[in-house]
Amino acid sequence: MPDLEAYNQLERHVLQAVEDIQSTQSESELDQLRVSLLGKKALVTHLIRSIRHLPSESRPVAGKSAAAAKSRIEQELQTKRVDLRIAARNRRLESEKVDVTLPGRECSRGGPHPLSRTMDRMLEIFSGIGFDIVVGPEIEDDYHNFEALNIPPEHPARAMQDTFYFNDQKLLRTHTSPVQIRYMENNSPPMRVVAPGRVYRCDSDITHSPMFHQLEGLVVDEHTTFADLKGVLEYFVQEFFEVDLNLRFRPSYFPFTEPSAEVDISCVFCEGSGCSVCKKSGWLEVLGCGMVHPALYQNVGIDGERFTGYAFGMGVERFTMLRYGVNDLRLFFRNDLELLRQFQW
Ligand code: 2NL
Repeated sequence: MPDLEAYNQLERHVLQAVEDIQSTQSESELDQLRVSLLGKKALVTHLIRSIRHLPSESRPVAGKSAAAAKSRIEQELQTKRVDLRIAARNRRLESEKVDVTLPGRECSRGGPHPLSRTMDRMLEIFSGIGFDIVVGPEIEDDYHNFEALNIPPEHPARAMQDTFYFNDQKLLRTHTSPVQIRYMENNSPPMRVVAPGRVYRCDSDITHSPMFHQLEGLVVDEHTTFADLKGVLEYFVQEFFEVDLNLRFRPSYFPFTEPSAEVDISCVFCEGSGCSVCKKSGWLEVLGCGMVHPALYQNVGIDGERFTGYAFGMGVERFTMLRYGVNDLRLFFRNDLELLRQFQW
């Protein structure tokens, strides 16, 4: 049985308890301390339970001091618990701190590839003067890619080293002409179309890519002449480069046109005075053209006595290099961000 002295000593016990509570570092430590201070085996619990064994005149004083000790310890535990929670929360907030005044990360915008830009630009110009845009398959047959275009079996353009063949019949188109052949098979003059797209040739070096882009044009109507061809090409080249240019038509040969010509423009870099791009000639070759060969009308079922027409073909890569001053064809196919960033819109 505890004597009254134990109750008088409670004051010191409480002071020690307060000190212990103050020095705890975590809630789990505090929980342990709570068990030892207020649990079943705790001194305060024991003293409260023992009050009934004291002489009755001592009970009120002893009871009061035991209750006060218990309540003080509870109070301290509660206060400490709140302090620990606030401290933990502050630590978490500190570690998660975000400076909302920092500028945002730069979000770089994409833009169309330079080749797409050139193609769009070309199509816009031709659409503007009444040409329809037609497309067709990249996998073609020998007939539409060669035969119907009056390209004989021994022609060098058909050689294995130039054409990607799947088998005897199927190949990757080497130009977009077959699109226009199919268009002529299925439509009647008057017709004015341009055929843009990817084309393939088994050829790869500094100036040749196995896949490149072409735009071909075809006009068939009554009374269509070489003068119409010249007028349209002159207008197109002028619109495309937006500078005053001279055109030069040099006689040439294509199996699908007669007569045929290659077209030079005065050099867009030196304006004709001679530089490294035009190899001091003052001229740049940019496209091929001619009057549609009569044999083609036979092949597609158009009356070649009544109708005449012209056609032209140009390389999109070449026009892009000239307009934007890109000096290496291979840059277009490298997905090189250094290049592409210069074409953001
Ligand atoms: C060039 C030359 C050319 C054509 C393409 C063509 C198409 C049909 C009928 C007649 Cl369906 N001709 N296309 C004509 C002349 C030249 O391209 O140097 N291209 C890059």
